[in-house]
Amino acid sequence: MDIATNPSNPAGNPEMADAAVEPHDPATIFRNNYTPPSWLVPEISLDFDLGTELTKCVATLKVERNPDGDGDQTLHLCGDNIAVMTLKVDGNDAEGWSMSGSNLLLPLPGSAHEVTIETHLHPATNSQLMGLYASGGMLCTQCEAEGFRRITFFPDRPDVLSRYTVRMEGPKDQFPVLLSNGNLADSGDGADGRHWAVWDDPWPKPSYLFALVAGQLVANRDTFTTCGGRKVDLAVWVREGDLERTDHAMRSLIASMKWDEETFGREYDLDQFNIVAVSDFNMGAMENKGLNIFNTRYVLADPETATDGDYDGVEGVVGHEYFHNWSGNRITCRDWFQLSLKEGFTVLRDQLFSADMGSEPVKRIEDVRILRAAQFPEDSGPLAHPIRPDSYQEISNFYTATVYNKGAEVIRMMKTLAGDDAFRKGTDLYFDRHDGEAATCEDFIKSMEDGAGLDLTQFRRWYEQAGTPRVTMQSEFDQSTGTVTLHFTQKVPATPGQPNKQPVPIPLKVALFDRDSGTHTGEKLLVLDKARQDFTFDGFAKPPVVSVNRAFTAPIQLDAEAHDDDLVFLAANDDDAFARYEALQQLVTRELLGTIEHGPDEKRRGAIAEAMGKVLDDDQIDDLMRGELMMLPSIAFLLELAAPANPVALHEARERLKGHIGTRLRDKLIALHERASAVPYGLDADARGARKVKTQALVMLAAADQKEAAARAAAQYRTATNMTDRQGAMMVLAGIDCPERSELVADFHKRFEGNALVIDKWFSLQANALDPKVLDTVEALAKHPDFTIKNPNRVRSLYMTMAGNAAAFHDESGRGYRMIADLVLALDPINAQTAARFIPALGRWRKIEPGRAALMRAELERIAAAPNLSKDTREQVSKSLD
Ligand code: 0A1
Ligand code: ZN
Repeated sequence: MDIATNPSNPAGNPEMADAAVEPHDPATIFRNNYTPPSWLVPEISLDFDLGTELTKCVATLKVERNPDGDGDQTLHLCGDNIAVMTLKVDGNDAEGWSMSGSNLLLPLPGSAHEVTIETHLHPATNSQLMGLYASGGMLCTQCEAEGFRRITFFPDRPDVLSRYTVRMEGPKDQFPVLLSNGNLADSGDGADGRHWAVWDDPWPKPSYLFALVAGQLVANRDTFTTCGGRKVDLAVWVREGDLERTDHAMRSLIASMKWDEETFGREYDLDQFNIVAVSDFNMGAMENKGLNIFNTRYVLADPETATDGDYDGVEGVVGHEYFHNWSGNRITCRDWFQLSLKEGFTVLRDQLFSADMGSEPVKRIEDVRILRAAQFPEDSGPLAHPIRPDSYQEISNFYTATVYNKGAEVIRMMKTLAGDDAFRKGTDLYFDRHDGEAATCEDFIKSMEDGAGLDLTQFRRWYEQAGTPRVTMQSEFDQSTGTVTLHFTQKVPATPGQPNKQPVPIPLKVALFDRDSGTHTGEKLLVLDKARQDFTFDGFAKPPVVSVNRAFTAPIQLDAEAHDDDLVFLAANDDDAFARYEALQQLVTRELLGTIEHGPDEKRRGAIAEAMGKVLDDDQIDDLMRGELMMLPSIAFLLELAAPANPVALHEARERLKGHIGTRLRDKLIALHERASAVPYGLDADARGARKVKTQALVMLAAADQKEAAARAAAQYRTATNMTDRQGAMMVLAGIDCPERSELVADFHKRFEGNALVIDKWFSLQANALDPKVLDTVEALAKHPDFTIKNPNRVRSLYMTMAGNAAAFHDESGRGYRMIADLVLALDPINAQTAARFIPALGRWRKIEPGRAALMRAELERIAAAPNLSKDTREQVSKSLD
């Protein structure tokens, strides 16, 4: 799982240059060049002699020539930053082998052999956090996508599936817990305080799903009995002091197991399921078979230290990784171009799960907000790629919002087109047909066609073409016939390498409202599959109000010609919660884009304040939804529509509009804050909703009356019984220059000192502040003793937050850009994957007005000129400059 927008020296011989550093232009790999492997590895046994400084690994591979391969007699084994210590074939010293770069070439005479390789690993100095590494004294692995080759030489590609047996041995006091994939087969004590364990995974898997953990861990244990009667031992492993914060993760795991049985008919298939939390992790979590490894951030939660958003994050990510057991592990990917096969589908599955666990419409709005803020900018920028990319240099760069979130939207469209029951038939067929295989996106589409009864011929373009389709809609009313015609156009914009695009099928749910009664005649599903298309409806005495793309059935940018009054109408009357939200967002967007062009429109501002007032008053909507409706569109989304623009002007316009609403609705906001503050803490929807609107009320008030907001925020902070209220209050206070600010910032640190996840929040809260001095603060925080460039969560909490703070990052001086570029240069040799994730922020220069764009480009050029850039960063920078 990617980290929602989510930290020296090599892993191998410390003297060797890290293989992430490529002196030459990295090679491009093309999807169309796929060939089956020449050799298969049906079985592998791994024997680890564990140590933090030195771990010895002996791998024994049963290799067989692939009857479907090209007959190459040489076994090609990938390696990365490791060296061969010994190499044997069928028990004898190997002959004739050679190295090609970091890969091992071993000519083999027959069609089946046993190859034994010893490698030496250095976990303590592996700062890339790929392969085997040390985190807080424990050992753990990360192998997706290409980390296994940092452990041993292997055909490290997802279409080589093997049965794994893993033996590990080490000092018992240092590594009392020894875990790997599958089921524990045997364990025992050895001499000199050592002990060992053997793990056996009966399910053949690709190397990227291998995992090992060794360390001082304690477990929250439970059991789950599957629908088929298998009793599964569950454990969530954490460091000792963290045990009390694991209940929510365990509850989420059990709920996921049950939900996948009920919703997709998927049953768990081992006797054990282990989750381990580690604090140094590049991404959100990893679905290794039977041994999921998680960033602590998605495991640990209690009311005092985790917000409601964090609770949702834990539930969603635990679900996501668990669901991969079928969509990813039982059926894996043939090659990395098929990544969306497992990720898009699994994101959809986790979205549906979270919607079922909480509020469906609120979850839909949250998912669309993420899509618009993270994926739309990617799809219209230099790094745009189809959900099934055609080429890559470094696969780590393709764990993107496009592959994950747009991938989920594409499968969601199939569900909309098929209907729920037929969709389930399609997924059942897919799981049946491809169980145990390394499959392709095409296999999924075909199963959907055959199982759900869809014709997806044209739909396949969603897999081929990058770019967010632009759709326009105009409605025309004919009084004489009582008909309404909706005129649509669609255009998929050009993206790098794809100048010409074809229309895609776009499922749109629409409803036509009668203005007087506020009702409609029933929702219809239209499918737009041509560049221009008209749909006519009859039986209208007056022009109706058109509600279109209800529930956001298609991931498009819609430009629907609608009068402000129609949007106000829909914001008040639409019975589709998403459409209601959308109408208000559109009205606000129109106003903000208008403001930066020609100043505010008083009438529209009045209409927005009035509509927002209705949102505050309406007792038909619950507070969770009210909180959503109170949030204004993000700067990232607005920039998509305004480009090229001055982001600071956009930000200021947004603040001024918030101020206008806040002034007009002051009394209502104060009343809402009072009401919500009286609701006691609970994890139920009402209590969570109360906390959400409480902070949203303060946010709006802060733009109108800083003194009142500061007093209320300080009181909210001081009386908070939970992190949601405390963080909300602190977020507001961080943007107000008042005496309480420094006092409470200091209090926050003192209160939570030593709790890494909360100290991450302390960094982010300050980097996110609406404060003119925020860049000084960030610079000072980078020198704070709690800051470390080696921990990805900490790096992201300070710098990714700043890069998302429009007023700070886009400071006219270019200082924000410079700070991000300095970070990339410092981080790249330490953790290339994390460094490369900062490039897209600078790569968006085409969306920004020319003065700032030139400064952004200059920073990209400075990065590009650095010697020895990693393949990860090199690919992103060069594409961003093209
Ligand atoms: N497959 C994981 C995401 C993931 C990818 C790469 C990683 O390497 C650092 C880690 C995790 C998921 O989708 O959950
Ligand atoms: Zn995933």
